[in-house]
Amino acid sequence: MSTSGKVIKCKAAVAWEPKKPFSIEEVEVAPPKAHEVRIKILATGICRSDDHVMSGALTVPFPIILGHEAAGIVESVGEGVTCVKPGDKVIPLFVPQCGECSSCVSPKGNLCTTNDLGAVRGLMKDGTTRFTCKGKQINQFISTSTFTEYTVVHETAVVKIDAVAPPEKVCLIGCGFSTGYGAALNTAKVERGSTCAVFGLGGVGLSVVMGCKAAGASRIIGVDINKDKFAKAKELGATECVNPQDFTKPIEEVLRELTGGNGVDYSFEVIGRTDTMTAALASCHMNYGTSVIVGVPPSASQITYNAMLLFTGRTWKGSIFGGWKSKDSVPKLVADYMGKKFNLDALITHTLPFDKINEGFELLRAGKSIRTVLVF
Ligand code: PAD
Ligand code: ZN
Ligand code: ZN
Repeated sequence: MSTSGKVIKCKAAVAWEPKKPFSIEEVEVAPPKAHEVRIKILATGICRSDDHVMSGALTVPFPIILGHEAAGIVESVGEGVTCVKPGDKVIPLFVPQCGECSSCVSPKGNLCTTNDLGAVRGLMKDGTTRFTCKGKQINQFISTSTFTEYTVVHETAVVKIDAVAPPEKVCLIGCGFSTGYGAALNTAKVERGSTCAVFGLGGVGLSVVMGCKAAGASRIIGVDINKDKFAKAKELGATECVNPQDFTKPIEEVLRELTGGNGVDYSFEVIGRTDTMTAALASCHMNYGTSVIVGVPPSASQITYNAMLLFTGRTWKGSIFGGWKSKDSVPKLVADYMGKKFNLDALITHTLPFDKINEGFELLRAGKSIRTVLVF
């Protein structure tokens, strides 16, 4: 029996409030309105950005259904949708691509102005949500919400991918992999022979390492306070790894010493802390170094830094979703994965049934996982 046009009752992990476990609830998912798409989620990864919400670092309106790194199948579409049809395999896009705003029309941009990042509203474009639980409206997360069997997204926040792509792997192209890989290739534009430092060797940081390697960097220095992350970083391309806790001097001094006094050509902060953002800036070449912020800073945080660090010539940039224009790039990245141009498997340390979502978050918090993929 077709579910098209009807409310679907299904399972979702509702975050009622921060610092509490997710509760698996039965939710009602309304049919897609005009220019919206309802998706059956097949697999969804756990990203630190979801945990930033649960820890309280990232402010969002609760209750909410989190999750933004997924792959699924279109269940039904609203009026006027032509980009996908029921049965298509798709990836939801936490950075939409409307194709019309200043960022979308500029070759320099990828952060579509219709995004719901930053000051998260948690609503669809019309100011409502498609989720209800126990009679309460449940908010949506950064244009996606994937910790649920079914979700509804705007047509600008979903793209069709290769029908045979394995959802439990390519879901990582929806966030972690593309974010890190693109930060190296698109945002920093790492050059052959250059020296890079990657602060934070989680799923996103390791993807930066992979991007630096693909760009031909000759030295890739991994920086992490959890030495258990070093073996995988080296497997994926890091030439050496350092633990800031092994030194009494600041890590920027350690990195300068490792690079003949000048600093690295490119540094990346892939943790989400303001102190490591300034340390990464201070670690790049004093004149022509570029430092890229990939980690999500806590909401409304401020940075104080020595202005001399920029005055002398360094470049400080941010990178969201690796600088990729999402609709244009995600299908190509999936094709590249299918063509074995990069490896996602090494990033996936755990695959769990959806009901074990809280266990997946505990693994991340304990530093024991890279990516956990939840399957339905
Ligand atoms: P993760 O938690 O798997 O990895 C972070 C790593 O940093 C871990 O290995 C930690 O041990 C390490 N770490 C923690 N504190 C320190 C420290 N003081 N010094 C050195 N290392 C430390 O997270 P992730 O890889 O899923 O995400 C990394 C960040 O990227 C996080 O802030 C997330 O919110 C952000 C992100 N940004 C985007 C984007 O579009 N810019 C997309 C996805 C994720
Ligand atoms: Zn993410
Ligand atoms: Zn746009």
